[in-house]
Amino acid sequence: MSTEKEQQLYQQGLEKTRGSLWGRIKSVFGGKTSIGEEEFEQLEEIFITGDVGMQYTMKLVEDLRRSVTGDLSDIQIRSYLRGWIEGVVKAKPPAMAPESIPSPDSGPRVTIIVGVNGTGKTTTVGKLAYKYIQAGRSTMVVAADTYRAAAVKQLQIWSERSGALFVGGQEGGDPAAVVHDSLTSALKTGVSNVLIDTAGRLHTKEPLMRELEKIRNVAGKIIESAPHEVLLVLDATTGQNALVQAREFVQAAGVTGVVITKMDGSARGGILIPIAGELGLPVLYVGLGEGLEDLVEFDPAEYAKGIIGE
Ligand SMILES: Nc1nc2c(ncn2[C@@H]2O[C@H](COP(=O)(O)OP(=O)(O)O)[C@@H](O)[C@H]2O)c(=O)[nH]1
Ligand SMILES: [Mg+2]
Repeated sequence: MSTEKEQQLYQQGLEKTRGSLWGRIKSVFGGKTSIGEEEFEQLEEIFITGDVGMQYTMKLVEDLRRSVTGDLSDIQIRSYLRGWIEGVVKAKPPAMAPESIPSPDSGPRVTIIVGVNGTGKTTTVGKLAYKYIQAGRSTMVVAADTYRAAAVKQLQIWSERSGALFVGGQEGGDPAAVVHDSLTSALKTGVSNVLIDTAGRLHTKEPLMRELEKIRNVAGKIIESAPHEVLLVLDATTGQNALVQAREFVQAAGVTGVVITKMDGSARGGILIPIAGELGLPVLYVGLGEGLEDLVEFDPAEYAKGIIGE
């Protein structure tokens, strides 16, 4: 269940998507008492251009055809769409908020954050660290993005904001060595969660994907069960591209959960539907702004309300 504040974030953050989706859907039905082929075609176009994707758009329109016969009021259609969307994006079995998952008996719970450049990985690590600390868990953030000094500095600033311990490598250093040192120190200090920020990489670039494998292996050497989680960060503003990245990363990087950022920045929030529906992986959080508190646990009902309206 989302708090009132989170509900507000969903409503505000998804305003652009809602304007585009519901705004246009409404105009298709406006003042009509029955609905025919022409309207269904218009709806198809709205969902496809709204990033819902071909597969789910076809399914949605087919289901609508069967279900919406009598009353065409806004209220009825909205409530149908909300229920449909909620059903598609719900994780089965329900996802558990990572910050409420206990750490293993010995050592911290280790999470690696992956994704392409600029999707919001570092920002998400900072916001996540804050969430964990709010939940009473001591947290260390690790800058394993050693390609740019600025990336290390950026995470350090987030660690100060969130109150997390910080470990960063030297520019040009070996990311796996940073992970090695940080986990060794995390074991000593008894910190309960470690979040590892990695460099942006394309799933098509072999050496970088191998580097990720090395990071995973090193983590597993120091803490046997690590990594406990690999979170893939996807940028909603990239639309269908995010879906392509998701498919590839899930295959190549052992992803266990997804975070979708910048839902507030565009009208492309519909992209969450095929991502959640197709991957069979839980969407754990959504980014609804740039601030420390703008990462919220994914709530299917609030999401559906956010993009369709009440
Ligand atoms: N509006 C908005 N901006 C975001 C969100 N998450 C990240 N950003 C911005 O996206 C940009 C890239 O983020 P960064 O964390 O550096 O991406 P990285 O390259 O994957 O580490 C920054 O300007 C962030 O402030 C979000 O949920 N909403
Ligand atoms: Mg980064």
